[in-house]
Amino acid sequence: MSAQNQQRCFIGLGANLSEPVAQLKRAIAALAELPASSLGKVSSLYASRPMGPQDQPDYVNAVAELHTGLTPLQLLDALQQIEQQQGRVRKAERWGPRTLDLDLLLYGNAQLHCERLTVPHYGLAEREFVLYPLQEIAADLQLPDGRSIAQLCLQVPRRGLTAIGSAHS
Ligand code: ROI
Repeated sequence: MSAQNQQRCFIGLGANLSEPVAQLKRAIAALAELPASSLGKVSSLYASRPMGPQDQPDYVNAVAELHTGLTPLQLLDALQQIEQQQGRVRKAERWGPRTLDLDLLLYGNAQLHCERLTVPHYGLAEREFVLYPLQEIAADLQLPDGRSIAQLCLQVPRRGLTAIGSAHS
């Protein structure tokens, strides 16, 4: 795949079960191996308080940049495959704890809505554990609707979000 067909994408990573830091590092290694793709910048790992039900452990979150020639649905399939390889079981409980969650946040400037996929990710603009890691690796980013990441971060409190280390060490 030639470079001009590649899209700049951002993937949100989250885990709060079964050694979350190791889960995220393993997932980042798997992203680096995806076909027709190259891994770009990866944010720090962040500890974050659970959004949704509070009777679950804190999360570890990060965001990774990926340049890819995969289509959005091919990329979604690949992300779900990584989740499954790392023991993700989809439970009936909404917003419950998880070993690994990989969300396609942005796919170039695309705005997509189909049964399996909404891009930009529906929670992006409200989630501090997505916005601040995104700002760390793409400070000048604008969403397809023109809002800047800097502006969104000003509107969303950190809720205790804390960088806890590098994804590479
Ligand atoms: N809360 C935090 N802090 N981080 C997540 O990645 C996360 N993922 C989820 C829900 C349950 C909404 N809460 C989260 O899916």
